[in-house]
Amino acid sequence: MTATRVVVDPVTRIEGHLRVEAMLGEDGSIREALSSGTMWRGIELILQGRDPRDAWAFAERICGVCTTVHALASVRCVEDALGIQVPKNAEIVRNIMYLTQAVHDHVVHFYHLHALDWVDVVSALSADPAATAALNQKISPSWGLATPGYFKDVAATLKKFVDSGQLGLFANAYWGHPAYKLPPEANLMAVAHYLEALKWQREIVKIHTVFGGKNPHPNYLVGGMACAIDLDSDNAINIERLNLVKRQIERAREIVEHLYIPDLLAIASFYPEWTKIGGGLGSFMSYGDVPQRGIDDPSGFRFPRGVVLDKNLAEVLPVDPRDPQQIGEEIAHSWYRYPQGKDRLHPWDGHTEPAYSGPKPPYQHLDEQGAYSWLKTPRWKGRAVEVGPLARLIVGYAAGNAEIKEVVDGALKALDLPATALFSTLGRTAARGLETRLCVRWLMDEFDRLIANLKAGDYSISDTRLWEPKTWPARAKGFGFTEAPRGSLGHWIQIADGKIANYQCIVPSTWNASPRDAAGKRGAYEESLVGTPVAKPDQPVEILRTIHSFDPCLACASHLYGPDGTRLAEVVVR
Ligand code: NFE
Repeated sequence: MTATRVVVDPVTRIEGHLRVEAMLGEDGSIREALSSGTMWRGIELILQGRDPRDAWAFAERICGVCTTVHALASVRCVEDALGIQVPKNAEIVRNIMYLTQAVHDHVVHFYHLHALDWVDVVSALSADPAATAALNQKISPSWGLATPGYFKDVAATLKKFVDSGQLGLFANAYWGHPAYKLPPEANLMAVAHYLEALKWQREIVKIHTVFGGKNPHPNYLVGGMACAIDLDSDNAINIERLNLVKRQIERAREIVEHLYIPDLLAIASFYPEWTKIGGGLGSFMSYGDVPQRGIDDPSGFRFPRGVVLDKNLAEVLPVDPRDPQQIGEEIAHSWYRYPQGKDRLHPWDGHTEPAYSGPKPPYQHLDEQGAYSWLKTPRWKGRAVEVGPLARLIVGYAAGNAEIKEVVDGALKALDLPATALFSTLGRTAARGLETRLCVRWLMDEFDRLIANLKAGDYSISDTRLWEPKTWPARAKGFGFTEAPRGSLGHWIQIADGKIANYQCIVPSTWNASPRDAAGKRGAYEESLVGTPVAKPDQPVEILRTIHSFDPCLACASHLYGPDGTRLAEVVVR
C-alpha cells in the first residue's frame, strides 16, 4: 500500500483532458504514477469513405494548437500512397509553415503554459522595478524594453489586476509554494515577458495567413500548396507579401534570441535540482523533418530520423514506421477492444472499438492494473519511447548533427551542466527552447531558399498530374509524418476505389501520455514522475512541472473510429 494517492484532474494549462494519479511513498516521493486520457473524439470516423484529397482539411481540425501539422502529415500520406512528388517551392513553403508553427507553439508553451510552474506571479508584486530592469539588461542587453519605467508600468498593471480580486488566468495556482525559487525581480521580469509574448504571438501567425490563407488551420493541397507565388503580380503572393514574411521571421528571431532564450537560461539557473528529476524513459524517437531534398530522403532532413535507447548516445537506430515489426499500438490498459487474438496492431490495420470498463464517474481513483485511459499504447519494437523536442535533440546529438551539437553544448556550458542533465524535466524544457533557436534560424534559411528558387524562374507550387482519381490504382496505402511541436506524428491511410478505406493517426502525445503496455511498462509521462519528491501533496506543483515539460495535447492524442464504418457516435450541431 502507498501512503498517499494524489489526483490531478484535470491537468490545466494543456490542450485536452488529462488526469494524473501519483502514489506517494513514505518519504513523500512518487512511487507509482498513472496517466489517463479522459476524452475521446472521432475525426478518423468522419474520414471514412471520403475523398483522400480532402483528408487534410478534416485531419487538421484534430487540434487547434498544433494548427498545421495534421494537414502536413495528411497530404504527405496521400502523396505517399499515390506516388506524388511535390515541387521544390511546395517543399520550401511547407517547411516555412512547419517552422513557423514550431516557433509559435514553443514560445507560447514556455510563457503561457509552463512558465507559471516556475514563476510566482504574486511574488512579482514586491519587485523593485529598477532592479528588475538591471536584471533584464544583464541577461539580455539587446532587449530594448528593459527600463525601470517599463517595469514600473507592468507592476502597476499587475497590482491593479491582483487588487481587483479577479486573477482570471492566474487564479488557482500554488502561489507562495516553497518550490518557487525566483527572486521577486525575476518573477516580475517573467510576467512582463509573458505579456510581450502574448502580443507577439498574434503577429507570427501572419506567415500562415500569407501562404495558407488563415490561421489556425491554414490551407494545404495534395500535390503541393494552394498558393500562387509571383514576385511581380498583384494577384499572387508577391514581393510585398514576402517582405512581410521576412519581417515576421526577423521579429521572431528577436523574440527567441533576446527574450525566450535569456529567460529560459535565467529561470533554469535557479532550479538546478530539476536537472536530476523527471528524466523518464531515457529512450527517444524522431521521424525527422525539414526535408531539403524531398520527403523520401531522410538523409536530407534537418531534424534527423532515428531512435536512441537507454541514454546510449553512441548509437542511433533506424526507424521504419511502415514496418509492422516496428510500430504497433496495444490496448492492454486502454478502454478499447481488438479483434479476437490481436493484442498489437500496426496503424495501417488499426482497429478502434470502444470498451469502457472504468468506474462510473465521478470516481476517486483509477485502477492501474486494469484499463484506465482513452489513449492506446504505441510502441517501437515493443519499447516505450519518448518523442518531442528532447527526443529530436538527443537523436540529432547522437547522430553528430553539428548544428544540434552547437546549441546543446552552448547551453550546457552556459549553465555549467554535464550532458546527462538533458535527461530531466529541465532538460526537456531547455530542449524546446534550444530547438526553437534552430527553427528560427532554419526559417530564414528556407525563406532565402524560396527567394533564390523564385529568382531562378521556378514558380511551380503544385503537381496535379495525379489529381484525378482515374489516374490512381484501385488500392493504395501511404504513410505521412512530421515532427510536430510535441514530437513524432504519423498518419497512415488506405485508399480503395478512390475513397478512404482506413485512416489512422498516432500523435506525439499518445506516445508520451500512453498508459502501461501489456508487459506493464509505463509510458513516458508515468515513468518521468516516478521518484519525484512532492513537498505538499495538496499542492503538487512538482507533478505539473514534469507533465508540462512534455507540453501535453490530449485533444490530439485520443481518437475513435469504426474500421467498418459503423456509427459509433452522433453529434447534432444546431
Ligand atoms: Ni494538439 Fe499535436 C502536437 C500533434 S499532439 S498538439 O504537437 O500532432 O501531441
